[in-house]
Amino acid sequence: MAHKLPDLPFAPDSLEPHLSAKTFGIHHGKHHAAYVAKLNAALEGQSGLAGKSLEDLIRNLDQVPADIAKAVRLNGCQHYNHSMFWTVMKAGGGGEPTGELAEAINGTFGSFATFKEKFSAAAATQFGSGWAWLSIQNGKLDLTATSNEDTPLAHGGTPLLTIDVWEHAYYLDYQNARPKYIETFVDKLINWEFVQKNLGA
Ligand code: MN3
Repeated sequence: MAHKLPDLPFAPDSLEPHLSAKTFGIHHGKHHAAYVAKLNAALEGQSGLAGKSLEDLIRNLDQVPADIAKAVRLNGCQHYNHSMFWTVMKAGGGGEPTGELAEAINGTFGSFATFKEKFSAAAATQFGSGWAWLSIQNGKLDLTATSNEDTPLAHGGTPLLTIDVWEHAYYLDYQNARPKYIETFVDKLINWEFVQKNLGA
């Protein structure tokens, strides 16, 4: 059973002017599609891994045969990270979470403002390519940034929210102004209802 590129959960031009249809055409249509194709190529003929879900594969990377482990890790994690990234954005997003998620954020970080400041700083200061995350680790909310393809899912975590800070995510729309891209993502794009759903998953 081959892994599939998920459709974007919104029209490619619907997040303009914050992120352009051109960015999604390349980011989703070329970069993400290539990760999926390379993951499937690496798994070809690996009958023991064929039935595993993407999440299972990433949680158990130590069980992947050594000769394909690197390709599975790089492309599998990138497939997972991007699949989550599309779902945590929507047109007219941003604002603040409510309910259980708001309580958890306030309990862990003191306030939404402090969470926002720390999440944005983690994303802005990740050197080079990578991701910033809100996830659950050992039963608690955890803020972290990872390099390249790395994901909390590979380290026992349950990701709730992520932002892609690879240059391909923002360069066409923001050039080198990564902090402006992060600010826009947090203030205008985060789909908190979806993040709340991940908390219950
Ligand atoms: Mn990307």
